[in-house]
Amino acid sequence: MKALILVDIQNDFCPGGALPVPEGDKIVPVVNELMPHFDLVVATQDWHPRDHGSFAANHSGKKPGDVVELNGLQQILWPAHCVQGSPGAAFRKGLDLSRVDKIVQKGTDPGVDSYSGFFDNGGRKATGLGDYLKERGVSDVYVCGLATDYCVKFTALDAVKLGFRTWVVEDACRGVELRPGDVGKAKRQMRSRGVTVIASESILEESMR
Ligand code: VGL
Ligand code: ZN
Repeated sequence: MKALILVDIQNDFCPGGALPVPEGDKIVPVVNELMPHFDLVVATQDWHPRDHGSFAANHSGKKPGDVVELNGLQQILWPAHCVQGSPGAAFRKGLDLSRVDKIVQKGTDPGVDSYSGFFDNGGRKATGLGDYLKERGVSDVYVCGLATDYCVKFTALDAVKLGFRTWVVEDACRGVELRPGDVGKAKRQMRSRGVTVIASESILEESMR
């Protein structure tokens, strides 16, 4: 069983949003084309309360990009984004949600961020995604979405840890690149821990044979 995980394909991570990923919107047609080739599709949704500890505005004198300690973990501060129920938190228009079997919301605890779709950044609380996939007999997890150097990376690394064969679909992702080179670094890190980075084309070709 193969599952496709769509990571945070939300308005705030697309051009015009609060935490825009360059070309974030460009992945939507690629993702739509991929979905029919999978047994199961899960979408993660960054879903923060207004008082979330990852927002710079919730730390006096701090600005986006600064780093603070949040309940014992190093936390990069971001502009307020993906506030529960806000238009920025909605899935990007054009994304074919009729193909999505399950939505997993994350980052709901104000005290801890959650880049991965599986666990919070402390690795303490599970979202239930791992059990959901295992109960359905999923062996292979393909990850795409936003952003390559944050939520995509941490989701893929946790998938490996949980024992899934794990792929990242390169052209169905885009990165934030807070520092130039972050996407390349993320790919090297993922590969070194057993993730295979592939192109959408090879999935489409494979499934035609
Ligand atoms: C993300 C920063 C903060 C992401 C989410 O989806 O990659 N990045 N929240
Ligand atoms: Zn977030």
